[in-house]
Amino acid sequence: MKTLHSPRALRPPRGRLQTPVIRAALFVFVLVGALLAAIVFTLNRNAHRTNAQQASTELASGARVAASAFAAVRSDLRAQAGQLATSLDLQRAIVANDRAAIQRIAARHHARIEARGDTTGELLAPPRITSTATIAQGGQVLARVTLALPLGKTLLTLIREATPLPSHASLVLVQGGRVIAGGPIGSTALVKDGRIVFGSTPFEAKSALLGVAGTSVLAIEPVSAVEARGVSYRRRLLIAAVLTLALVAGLATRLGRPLARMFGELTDQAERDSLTGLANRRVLDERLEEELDRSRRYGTHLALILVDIDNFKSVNDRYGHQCGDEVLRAVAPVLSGSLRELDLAGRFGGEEFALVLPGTAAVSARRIAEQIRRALAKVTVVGPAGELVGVTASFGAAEFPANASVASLIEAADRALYQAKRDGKDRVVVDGGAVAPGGREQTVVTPA
Ligand code: GH3
Ligand code: MG
Ligand code: MG
Repeated sequence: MKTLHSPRALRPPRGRLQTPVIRAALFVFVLVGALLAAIVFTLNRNAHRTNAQQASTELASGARVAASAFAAVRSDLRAQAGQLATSLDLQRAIVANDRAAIQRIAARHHARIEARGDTTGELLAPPRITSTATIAQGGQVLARVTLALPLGKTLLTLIREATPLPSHASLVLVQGGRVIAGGPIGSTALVKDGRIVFGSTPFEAKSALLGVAGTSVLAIEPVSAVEARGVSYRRRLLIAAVLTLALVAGLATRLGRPLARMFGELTDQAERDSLTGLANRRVLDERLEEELDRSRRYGTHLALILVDIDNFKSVNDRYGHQCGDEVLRAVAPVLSGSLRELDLAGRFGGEEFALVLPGTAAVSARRIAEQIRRALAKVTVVGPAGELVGVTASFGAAEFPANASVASLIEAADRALYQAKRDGKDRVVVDGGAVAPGGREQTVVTPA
């Protein structure tokens, strides 16, 4: 016989994979996994955006600094031209119209000197920048001195040194839409959506004008280098996510069992009657509905037995309410212990109990009720003065499909119980047929 200390589960047993422990652990694991994936995805995307923005800002400021470094070089060239124009040597040579001296000076400075209609000296070949200074006397231009600086690698190196750029970035000089230094010379330099492609390599690019017609400087960085900036961050993010998931898996495995047990106990408490440990009225009603549906679907029987303790009020009156409680507690294991795993015994209310027996016809219900009736008659509890207090009970049983709904099943079982009481108590009456104690036919209850 089962006791209150080892109460059976109120719900039918389920498959191993569906046990609450595994489901709870899996649920936590999947939930945290999904959460982590969302966090990693968002952080990764933000890091990617921040990277791209940072690269773009750095390249734009690099291009600006390069342009101002170029302007400094240009003004240096202007100063040099001015110095040459104001040098005594040149001015003397011009005043004296000393052609040989002018030629020497032009050659020494790679300058072009125009004086008195003659041009002396060759400038460096384009692409280049030039700066011209004039020598005037009394408002009349005596000579023009021009210096040139090639727009090439040397100039670019000079600018690059003065320009802070990310380590993988470089500068490209562009004139008339074509590369003149720092890239594939002569190739088209078309910046589109902040990107430029040289060969097959895409670069992030920002440009700044140099103040010389059609000339600009590009600060470029390979897209792969920009993306690689976030690699270590992404790696750390992934490691953190995997470690967290492993930790959660460990915790879920470790805590899953006790937690599931706790939840199981809480659920169990919500489904049990606190005094007797049997199913409470809510569970009884739900199970009745479920089993009736199942019986209807599969065309099987379902029996309901209502049990009411006889003269219970007088037990309370004579031995006290506590003794009455003891009796109720003693009755419970007799009821549940007489049933199969798939049956359900519950407290219907007060000193009434109900038994739900799936797949059981009225004739079998009568036999089971009779067994319980006999077993109950042997139950005793010790009263307040040490006396033995015993009870009997009356049983009313009904079956589906004779009664097609839960309401009519309860009504029929209740009617049979009422009949048992009227017939003298301590007996079983089945809706549609009855048997007296000892197996004698006694009463037939006609369904309403
Ligand atoms: P009958 O044989 O016709 O069923 O008579 P009865 O005295 O058993 O029935 P009645 O309905 O007159 O009284 C039921 C009593 O059960 C009344 C109520 O105080 C008592 N009772 C209901 N629930 C509890 C409980 O939880 N503990 C105790 N001790 N008594 C209870
Ligand atoms: Mg009653
Ligand atoms: Mg009673």
